[in-house]
Amino acid sequence: MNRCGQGDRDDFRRRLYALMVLMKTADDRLAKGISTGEFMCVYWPSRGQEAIAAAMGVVLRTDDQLVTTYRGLHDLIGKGVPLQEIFGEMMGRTVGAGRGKGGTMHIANPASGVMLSTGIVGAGPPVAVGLALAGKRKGLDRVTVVSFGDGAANTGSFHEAANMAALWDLPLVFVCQNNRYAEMTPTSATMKLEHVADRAAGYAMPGVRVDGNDPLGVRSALDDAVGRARGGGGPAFIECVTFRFRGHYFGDRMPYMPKDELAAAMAADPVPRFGNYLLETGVCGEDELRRIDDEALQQVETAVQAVMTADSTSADELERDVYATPITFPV
Ligand SMILES: Cc1ncc(C[n+]2csc(CCOP(=O)(O)OP(=O)(O)O)c2C)c(N)n1
Ligand SMILES: [Mg+2]
Repeated sequence: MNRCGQGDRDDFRRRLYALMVLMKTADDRLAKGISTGEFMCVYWPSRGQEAIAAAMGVVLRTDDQLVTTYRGLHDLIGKGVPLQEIFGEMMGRTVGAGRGKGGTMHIANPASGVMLSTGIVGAGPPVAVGLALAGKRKGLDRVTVVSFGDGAANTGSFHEAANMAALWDLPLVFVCQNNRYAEMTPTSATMKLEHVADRAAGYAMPGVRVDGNDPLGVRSALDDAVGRARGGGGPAFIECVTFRFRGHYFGDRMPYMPKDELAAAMAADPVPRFGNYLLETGVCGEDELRRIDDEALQQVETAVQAVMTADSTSADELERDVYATPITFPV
């Protein structure tokens, strides 16, 4: 590292990019596997939203906690959940994060700080309030981040959670991934406000809106919010404006989305965009970018191999890890 710290700076930029590539490669492999019939699973694709999850990945500590949604592939990878546990859970195998009992919508991995993925829109924020309250009461300096969509920001549970987090000065960061659609409905048809971040003012917490396809911009906003929360300054709200490339669920052909809107978003794909930036600024050469691609492919294939050769979850698993104190039937 040189004296101005450029080595460190370049290193975290490489880490950001490597995470984004790993996320894209994992998504591409799922898309290929599901469409060819090789994989039997459901998937709500995160493709296009890599920059946000990668920034969370470099800013958060392992003991910081994350609550995410069904569209959580990238968030889980960023937070360090092993790929094998993610794919294994999606495909109902014993190597999955929940031994294949939860499926795609319900992936948790407390060792990496992922406490909940939920398929119930708006259910994450209140749970995150509880986690942040617990951390504060125990005197821990961990921060909880809740990642959710623009649609979820319209639910009552989000507003109740925002109110309580602000009232109790909780170490909680709300990360709204505004991909401009909730299922098949554009955000403009469900929200009078143009900027979701403006809602933060209603709860007296800072709210910022950033380009969610720029990992450096998201990272800087997260650094501020997480640092503030860790220091006892209370919650904050970050709106990351992004786009969803593959539809609500895998297989959704998106007839409701104007073709030019999708084409413009895909032309600004955050992954090659950041790769080009690294090349132009001399952080990485072509060889290094290729090496990052190759490593990601290898990691993904190793995980796929492990999952495809693992056992499917059997009926004996039904009660395992479900109750803290196992119940003997009949009760
Ligand atoms: C309480 C509840 N209502 C409705 C649904 C059906 N539903 C699933 S995803 C979704 C849209 C959510 O949009 P957004 O919060 O923007 O997240 P995104 O899918 O875009 O990531 C809806 C309405 C649900 N899962 N839960
Ligand atoms: Mg959305």
